[in-house]
Amino acid sequence: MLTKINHIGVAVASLEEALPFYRDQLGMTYHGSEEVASQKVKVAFLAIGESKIELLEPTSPESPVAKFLEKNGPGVHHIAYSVPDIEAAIAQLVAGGARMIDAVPRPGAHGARIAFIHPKSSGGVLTEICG
Ligand code: CMX
Repeated sequence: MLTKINHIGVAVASLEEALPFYRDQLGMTYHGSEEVASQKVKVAFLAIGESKIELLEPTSPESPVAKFLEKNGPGVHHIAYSVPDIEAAIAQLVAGGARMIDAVPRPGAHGARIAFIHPKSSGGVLTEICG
């Protein structure tokens, strides 16, 4: 069902403060930032080889990332996997008993279509699939 890890999401309080560590100290390639209004976050993508890190800054106190930061502080927030057919992947997950946060795909960063699996049904790891 999965083809590769698409990205790892990291919650930060401020993109501006977090970026220098990843871009300048770790030497990752910065691919720009964008706001994902539907998720109430601003995201920055950084690449290392084929792999990507997505830094997430909340844009509102109601953002799921704001709640995460309040509870846990900054850190790894989710793992996202690429799937060739997101509707088929959701159907397969639901049939297997997974609790989907998104039963239908919604728009994510970079024009991707995404869906989240609830961390309570994925061993405590918030899991995203990207079509
Ligand atoms: N990883 C692991 N567990 C998480 C979590 C995360 N990122 N976020 C929340 N949880 C856990 C909480 O710790 C809590 O556990 P307990 O019940 O044991 O205390 C439980 O999930 C419920 O959390 P909550 O703080 O009460 O928050 P909500 O129920 O309001 O929301 C969730 C939780 C996962 C449904 C919500 O955060 C969500 O819909 N997330 C998916 C969307 C998202 O994160 N978008 C931002 C990314 C944008 C992008 O990549 O484009």
